Amino acid sequence: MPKFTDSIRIKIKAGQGGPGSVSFHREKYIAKGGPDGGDGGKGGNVYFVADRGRTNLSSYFKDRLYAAKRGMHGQGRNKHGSDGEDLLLKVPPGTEIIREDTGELLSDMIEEDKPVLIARGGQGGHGNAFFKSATMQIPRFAQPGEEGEEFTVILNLKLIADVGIVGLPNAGKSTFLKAVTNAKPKIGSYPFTTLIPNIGVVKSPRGKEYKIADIPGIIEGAHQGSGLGLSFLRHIERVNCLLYFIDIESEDIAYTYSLLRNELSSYSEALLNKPSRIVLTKADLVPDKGFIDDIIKDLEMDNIMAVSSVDGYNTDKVLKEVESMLKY
Ligand SMILES: Nc1nc2c(ncn2[C@@H]2O[C@H](COP(=O)(O)OP(=O)(O)OP(=O)(O)O)[C@@H](O)[C@H]2O)c(=O)[nH]1
Ligand SMILES: [Mg+2]
Repeated sequence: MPKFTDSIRIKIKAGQGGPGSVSFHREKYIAKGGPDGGDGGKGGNVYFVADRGRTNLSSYFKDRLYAAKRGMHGQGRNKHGSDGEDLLLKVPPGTEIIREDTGELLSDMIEEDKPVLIARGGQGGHGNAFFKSATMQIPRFAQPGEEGEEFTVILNLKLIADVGIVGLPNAGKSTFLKAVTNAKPKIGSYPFTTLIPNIGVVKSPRGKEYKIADIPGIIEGAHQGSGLGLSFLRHIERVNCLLYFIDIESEDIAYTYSLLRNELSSYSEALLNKPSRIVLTKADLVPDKGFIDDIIKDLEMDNIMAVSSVDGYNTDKVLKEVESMLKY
């Protein structure tokens, strides 16, 4: 199974500030020099950045510590220690960063290429030169560096797409995505071909551009953990509209539709309120297009249409429906 992680816990630690230095000016023939210990450098910060080149969190290891560098020691001759290097952690756009101990959402990484400061590095300590005053001519101490912030975060990926496709395994979701977008998902004549959500960009003939997410198949009892479970539904929480894909050769189309709606509502009622269409797939398998109209009429369901990703029947009609749902 390909490694895919859409939620992971890691530890992050910003760098500790470097300690200040205790030093005294020394020169030949000068008996007693003044204090000249420099300040320590600042510890590195931990930043996160949304990077479109990433589609999953599999570059991260569970519970591993990701640390920025510490600041360097201050030195004699009033030399400052150098600052510790920042750590920049790249995540796919749509990753939420949640602080584990407080549950606080620190950042929702939507905007690409804009680093967000998550853990701040400690200030460097002052060297003894800093403490020299009229009453304290020879300070023999310096400040230690401040600790960098350190805590555990949960990275939660919720892909960003405009449209979500849901359906039983093998319904033809990925095949449709491949037909209408630039995505190259894996397609197979067996259930659970898709283990990793796929995203494709549609460039419609009407000059519109939007993203469609194809998620792994859902089966009855998914909310109790059957199949791949429902955790993938997090990826369609933010879409604007849904397409229910149902194989036109299914024994009971109406039942399949209610099964899918049930599983979705077990995850989140809000999913049911999104605008949606029912799409009967593999229309090319019906020997006569006239039969398709009969099938649809018998179902007495609203917002339903048939499509074939193999011969292209109605693929553009589905996109038009999507565009009307997206109010394009
Ligand atoms: N004849 C015909 N076959 C199709 C069509 N769309 C998909 N198929 C076939 O149906 C099977 C399943 O297609 P997939 O696109 O992998 O189905 P899926 O819904 O993504 O399946 P999972 O990833 O397992 O949930 C494959 O053998 C496809 O070739 C279609 O329009 N017509
Ligand atoms: Mg698939």
